[in-house]
Amino acid sequence: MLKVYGFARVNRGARGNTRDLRVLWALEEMGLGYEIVGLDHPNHDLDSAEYRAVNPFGQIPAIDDDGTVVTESGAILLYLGRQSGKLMPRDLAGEAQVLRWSVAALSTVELPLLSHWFVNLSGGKGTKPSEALRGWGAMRVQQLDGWLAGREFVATDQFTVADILMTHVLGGGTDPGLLEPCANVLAYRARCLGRPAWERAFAAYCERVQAA
Ligand SMILES: N[C@@H](CCC(=O)N[C@@H](CS)C(=O)NCC(=O)O)C(=O)O
Repeated sequence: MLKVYGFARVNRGARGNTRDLRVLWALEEMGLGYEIVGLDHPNHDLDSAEYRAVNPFGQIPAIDDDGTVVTESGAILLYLGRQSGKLMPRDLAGEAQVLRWSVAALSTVELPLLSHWFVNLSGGKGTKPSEALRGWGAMRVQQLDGWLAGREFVATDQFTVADILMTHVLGGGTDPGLLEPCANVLAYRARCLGRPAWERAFAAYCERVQAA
């Protein structure tokens, strides 16, 4: 049985935004069975030697598929897509678009948004670096908004793993003010979050994961 390493307890601010949700959402969409190995972050479960052998960075999520260990949410979703044949086109050209937009989500878009969030969280709100990061993030979100004009999904005309990654990157700690002027991005995000598989995955997570 596929094992998913996810949070069992995490601090209140992070609960509901953690990256194990990317994997849980994908598994719901794909209809694959799995068992959760729940880790307690404040209790330092991620620092144990046992978990560091799974993920040397001591981060969630990770999977163990009958001995195939994969970490990094993007790598996990691409692996599950290839393995199940779901949320991933079978032709090389279609797959290239999913790879392209998965990498774009996790590098081109997530990097400035996450950096902005982190600088603000660390007390840098209102400083020059924060403003510079905000401008960088706003530029990427506006560019994405242009790409999404007239498109239902980001990589192909079907929902793929790239949409899970992009939607999740646009959520959580992202400054809502960055998304506000971008009607296509907002509609895209709402369309993806309206999917029943996301609602099921999120409801099960909220029931299971405790706030510290
Ligand atoms: N690049 C990684 C980032 C994973 C990540 O940042 N995980 C966070 C939870 S969302 C975590 O485990 N944080 C705990 C820590 O770093 O101590 C991925 O996409 O999987």
